[in-house]
Amino acid sequence: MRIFSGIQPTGVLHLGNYFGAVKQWVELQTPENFCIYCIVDYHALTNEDTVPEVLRKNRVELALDLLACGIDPERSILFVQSAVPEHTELCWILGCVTSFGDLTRMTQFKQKAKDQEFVNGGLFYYPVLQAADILLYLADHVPVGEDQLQHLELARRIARRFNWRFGEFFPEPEPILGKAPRLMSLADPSRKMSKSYGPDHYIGLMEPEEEIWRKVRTAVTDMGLTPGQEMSPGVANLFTLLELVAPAEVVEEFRQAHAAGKLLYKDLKETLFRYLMEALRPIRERRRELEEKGEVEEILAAGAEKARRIAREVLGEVRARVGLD
Ligand code: AQP
Repeated sequence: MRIFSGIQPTGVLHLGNYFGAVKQWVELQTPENFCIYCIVDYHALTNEDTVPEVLRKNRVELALDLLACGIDPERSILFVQSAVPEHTELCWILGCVTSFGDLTRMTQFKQKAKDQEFVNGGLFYYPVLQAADILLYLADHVPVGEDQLQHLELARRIARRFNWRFGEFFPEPEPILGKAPRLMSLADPSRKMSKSYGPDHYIGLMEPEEEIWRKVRTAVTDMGLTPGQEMSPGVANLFTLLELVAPAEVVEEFRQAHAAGKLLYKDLKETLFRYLMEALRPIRERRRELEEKGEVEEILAAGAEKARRIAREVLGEVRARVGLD
């Protein structure tokens, strides 16, 4: 498989990002796959409160997080999107084969636009740039969380329309969903875990341990426990998390206790916290080591050079096909 995926440098890496996408990125780094992972800073500019110094810092912080999670520059290309300006040129060309109607139907755009006073054009064009990111590397598979499925469907439509007008060229990229394609907020389990809703709605991988415990301890559950009671969304979300970090027999024990109406949520939360910290500990330690080494800028520069070589070649072919060269 030829894999591409991206993530915005908009702050900390949270459990939704990790279990929804980044864990798959790491696992997909096998000799059979060609993996390209991108820190999408052009996308981050669509965020109205992006501050220049913070954006610069966030790119490096995110790169450190990704390396700590297990992205291996020997096996993958890791780079920052704006170091390869071909992304924006392809974005423009693809915009000219994108349906305006399709763009108006993007739910992420509608949701984000609804909450903002000033809606920038970049937010509307966000999915076209995302399609360009993927197609610039002729990627056929994209590991993402569920919230990105609609954008990926659009990327396929864009590829199809380009191929129909200018001859078969782009693959139609397929999503790869992980075990937790939609992790929910612990504070409000009706919403996805996300930074946009504020710090109580996500758990950062590198957050202080006390803060993670506070968020787990105060997670929304439900009032009562009667045998056979259906799981409320908050409890189901805690079980999803437990399944991701604890051995199967531990999860099974808690499931049985829940079914029998005997589960104490305090026990569930304490156990979840313990296994979660166990899972995060090696990542947190590696993060500290990487910070001390200080090689991240070099890794990103080398990644950008490799990415750009591919990007130039693909864009050259696109320019020729559409009549620009
Ligand atoms: N809650 C989630 N469950 C599963 N997957 C998720 N992803 C994000 N949230 C969840 C996946 O993470 C990857 C990177 O997404 P992004 O670039 O949108 O990252 P972000 O800006 O850090 O995400 P946030 O915090 O959720 O921000 P907003 O509120 O802007 O959407 C993607 O593959 C995504 O599916």
